[in-house]
Amino acid sequence: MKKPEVLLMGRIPDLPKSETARLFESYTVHALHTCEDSNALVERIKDRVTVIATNGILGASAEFMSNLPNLQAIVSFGAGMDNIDLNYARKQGIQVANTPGVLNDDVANMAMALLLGISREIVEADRYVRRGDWATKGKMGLQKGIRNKKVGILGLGGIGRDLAKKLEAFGCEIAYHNRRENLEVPYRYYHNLLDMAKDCEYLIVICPANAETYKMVNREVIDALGPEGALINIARGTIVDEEALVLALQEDRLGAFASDVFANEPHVPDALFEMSNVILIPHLGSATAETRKAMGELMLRNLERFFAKEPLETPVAL
Ligand code: 8YV
Repeated sequence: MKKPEVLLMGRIPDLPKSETARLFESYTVHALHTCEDSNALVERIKDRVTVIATNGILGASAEFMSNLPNLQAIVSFGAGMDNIDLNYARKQGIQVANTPGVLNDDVANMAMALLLGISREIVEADRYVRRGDWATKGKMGLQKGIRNKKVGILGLGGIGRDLAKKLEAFGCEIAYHNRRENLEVPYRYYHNLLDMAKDCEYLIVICPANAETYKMVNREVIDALGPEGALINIARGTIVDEEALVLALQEDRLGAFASDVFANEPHVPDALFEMSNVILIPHLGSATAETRKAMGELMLRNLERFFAKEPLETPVAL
């Protein structure tokens, strides 16, 4: 029997080998990154393509989708949908599915690791020992605790709520800023991000990247956190104004910064490399074997359901 056809927007490096193999076994995959001429490929198969497989970074632009007259669904690996034109999909009645939920726990754990890492100066402490400073200079200075400290969460979605529960267990005082207040949670809501930043010692960014959140953590917000405050970003680099951030750190207007994500990955501003109050992680939020497998399986289930003409398991509300 002929296998159903899937258009793959490029290499999805985070899709585990076993799930990549299943994708290629179960479907005839037209991969844009392995063909010689992607325009010619699209031209040749455009009438047959009903579904695109992608991730948030590769995305699917309106311009690209408009070449595919029979496109019905986009199945994405990952929670973020930065480069998928959701507006266009909605207007054209194209369904979109991502892989939310299954990655919440590990991404929230990484946010906790960065929060504890920056407050207890774990990376700098490790360097201190390796440099031999312990033997020559004695013990390092005191660090900061997180109990009773006010932590502001920018974006109280699925990951944000899981993170809040973890922060509760650590005795933090939790506040959040979202477009809308969530009346089901006991945390203090700030309608205004700047007001929240003024009141918080730690600001954790875990909202989607879109036109609304682009450079939302700007100079004013960073200054409101101030020299005693720390910024943690586990969402997308584009939500923080990176230039303003570097300047604030250089001028000691921000206490510390820990980040899993950067505006122009894998490029990280050089100025950050020498700073001891900074932790830099190469986009590892969901990168455990268990979570990546669960994400891959969920993506494959969405594809199976699409071809079985069943409702997608994790459709995005458009
Ligand atoms: C992915 C992510 O590893 O889910 C997301 O939005 O950022 C990560 O979990 C990756 O970006 C998808 O390939």
